[in-house]
Amino acid sequence: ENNKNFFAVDLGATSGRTIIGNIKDGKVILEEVTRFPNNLIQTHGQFYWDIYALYNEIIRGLKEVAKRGLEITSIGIDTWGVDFVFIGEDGQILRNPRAYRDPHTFSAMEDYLKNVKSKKELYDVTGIQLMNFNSIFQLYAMRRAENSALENAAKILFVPDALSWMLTGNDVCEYTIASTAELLDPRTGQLDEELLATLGLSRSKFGKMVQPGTLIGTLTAEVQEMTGLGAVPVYAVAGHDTGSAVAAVPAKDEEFAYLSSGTWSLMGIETKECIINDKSYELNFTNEGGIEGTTRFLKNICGMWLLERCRKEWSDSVPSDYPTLFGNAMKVQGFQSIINPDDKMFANPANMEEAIKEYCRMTGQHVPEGYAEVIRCIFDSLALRYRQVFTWLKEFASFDITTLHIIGGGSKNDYLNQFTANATGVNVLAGPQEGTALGNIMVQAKAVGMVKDIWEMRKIIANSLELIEYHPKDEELWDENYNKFLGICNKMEEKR
Ligand code: LRH
Repeated sequence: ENNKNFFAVDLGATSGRTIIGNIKDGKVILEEVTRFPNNLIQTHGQFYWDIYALYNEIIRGLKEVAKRGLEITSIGIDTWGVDFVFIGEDGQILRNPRAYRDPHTFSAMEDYLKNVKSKKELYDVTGIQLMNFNSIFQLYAMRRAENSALENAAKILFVPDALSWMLTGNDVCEYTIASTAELLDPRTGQLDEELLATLGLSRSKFGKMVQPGTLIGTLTAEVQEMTGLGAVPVYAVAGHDTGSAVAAVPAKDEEFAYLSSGTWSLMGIETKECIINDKSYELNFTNEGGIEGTTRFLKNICGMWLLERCRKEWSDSVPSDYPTLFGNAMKVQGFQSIINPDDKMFANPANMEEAIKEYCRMTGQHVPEGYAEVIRCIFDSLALRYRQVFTWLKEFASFDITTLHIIGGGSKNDYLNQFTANATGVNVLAGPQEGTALGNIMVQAKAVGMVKDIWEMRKIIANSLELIEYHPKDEELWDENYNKFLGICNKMEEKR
């Protein structure tokens, strides 16, 4: 009774993993079962994910668990946000899902805002930051293109819900992932019929709205047979990976900010109510759904994406281990080249290193040469952007932010953690790296009655690991370069 194994599926935009979480004596221990890449697929000018490959990876993870003779209490799936799968009348998937990096949404967003709803109207309903790839604009782009999968869709399921449906046969619309669509009204907790109508859709196209912790179903006979497992229950967790990550912030009280650091860096606070006003609109902050009715008031910042893309391009021509890469980046002079990591030039360029160089050329700065200078430019710039967002965040928080918790894979980046403390002037606590998987597991543990609430989850997580603390340093240097950063951002805007 006092010892249970939970199976978490955690899928990011660049890689995925299956993990076993074991909670015992007030501590949680994770064991990675499988890890695999998640690749963008480009064909005929469009970008897709391979939902079948991801499903197969889940099956592989489950088989591995069965092979080890481990009993699992339940399964939960979280993924990156906004993307979705169409299911046809015949109960089969209609085409692989479109990937949010597909540029088709850029013009769709403009078109929608000009011809359908104004920016402000949309924000007033949803409280969601305007980003071209939000599901609403993807669906609009598809409508405009007379996308035959959309036209024939009997159901639309967000990616984590689609995978749970493949495992159980039951379709739901989980609240936290649905909130990323920019179609949900956080005050009602439901998809907004009027917004859906602007896409020619109705509520019935989506599954039943459920909160994290709801039972979706049990493994189908087919999956049981394939994996060798029994009728294991699948629970809705915070299906949005960032929602799972925020649930796992090992905070002691409510006076914290978080930075969930992975392909994206999501910086924000947790609030009881949504914050939808002129200022949050101007600064484009989002109100995503969290667990236990909380709001994730945050902003997307381009995170490790820049580095991940550069590394792909460099492949074998640079050292393969992070310590060497980062160590060498720290040897070059700082702040020689500063970019705005969130400039649209970096959204999905043909060549990331070249895009970074181009930005520096356009703003009359030193053009980084070699991987060490490029990485240094990325780290300096990310920390400066973090400072900008943190400065805004402080204006919204109804409390003094005493700690910035950095969680997720990016939290093992010692240099960037220190830079972040320096830039923001606040104490940073780093860890856990596997925040998303921990949040996923804890919601399952709550669903089966093993933990009481979000604060107990956080206590167990804090108990289970060693957090690393960083104190701000070099204040003047960072002040000076922050001003430089602001100047460069302005210069770029003026050029456009
Ligand atoms: C991070 C994330 C983020 C979304 C983006 C699409 O993985 O879920 O919260 O905005 O992917």
